[in-house]
Amino acid sequence: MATKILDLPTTEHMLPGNRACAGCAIGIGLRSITKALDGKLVLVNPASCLTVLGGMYPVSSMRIPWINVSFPSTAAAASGVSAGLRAMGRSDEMTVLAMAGDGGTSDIGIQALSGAAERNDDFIYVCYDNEAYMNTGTQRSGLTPHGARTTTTNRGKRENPKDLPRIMEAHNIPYVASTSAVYPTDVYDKMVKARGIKGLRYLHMNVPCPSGWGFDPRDSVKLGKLAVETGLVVLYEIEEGVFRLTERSASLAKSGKPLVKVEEFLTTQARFKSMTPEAVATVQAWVDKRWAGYVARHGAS
Ligand SMILES: Cc1ncc(C[n+]2csc(CCOP(=O)(O)OP(=O)(O)O)c2C)c(N)n1
Ligand code: SF4
Ligand SMILES: [Mg+2]
Repeated sequence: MATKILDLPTTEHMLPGNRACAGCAIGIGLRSITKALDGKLVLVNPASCLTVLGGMYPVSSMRIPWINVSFPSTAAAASGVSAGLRAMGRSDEMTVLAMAGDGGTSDIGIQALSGAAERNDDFIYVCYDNEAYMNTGTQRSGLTPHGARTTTTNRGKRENPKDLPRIMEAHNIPYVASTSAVYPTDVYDKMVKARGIKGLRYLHMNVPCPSGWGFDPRDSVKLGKLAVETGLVVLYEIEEGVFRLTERSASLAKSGKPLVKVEEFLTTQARFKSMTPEAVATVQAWVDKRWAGYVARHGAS
């Protein structure tokens, strides 16, 4: 049974005020995550916008233990923390949560993550995906979408993003999920489920970024939801190999109606301003094919 928004725990593990940009959706996602883990976690985090949100010593916006590690070593450090807790007989007291950006996960960091997944080490890994290296001023990553202009893709990125949840699924870990920070109950329910499973659990969380994507900070939730309506972001989970769509993506599939055209999403942001009609058609074809695959998998489960 899915949790309703009014049933989310009222205890806050984030303090009011942090150094992220206005409208940044990372905080919305982290708020749901920390509620789902009941504040009983140790967070392992490499350089990224999340580090800024956490605060610079001696200031912090969080009530949880937080370890800053080097860029490529997030999963390796989380494996170490998890092994340390096990050695002390304290594994049941708290969850080890590794949380890194799309750059720190899909490019730098994937080696340690793949190793930890192969060993099925006992921690949760959240990749929050703002679709570029934002903390250093918007450079392209392996998860930047086709057509997006960044400081290293002046005319728009030419490639489609990697399918990172699928790469993680190929490691045969017990739980893989895709969500969006602007669906707090979807994030919450997936984290609660992940918390109750042993081994490596992977959550991919889309995070609208007003500064890097080029939109008004007041529209973060609106655009995060529009991404789901178009199928550019899909909410699903894969539990022990069984796939199912969740929340809004599940109801979209059930309705059988066509998704909103990607153009409607692309025209809302400065990063897609110079996209040609051919590039828009490429993205639409990519989304259509992916969505058909998800709906077929959902129906088969
Ligand atoms: C080894 C190493 N290379 C580069 C950097 C510089 N750096 C710090 S944050 C960052 C961007 C991280 O991007 P991402 O992981 O997507 O997180 P975001 O900033 O977008 O939240 C970079 C390149 C670094 N700290 N260490
Ligand atoms: S650059 Fe984007 S992801 Fe980073 S703090 Fe600002 S809004 Fe958030
Ligand atoms: Mg990023």
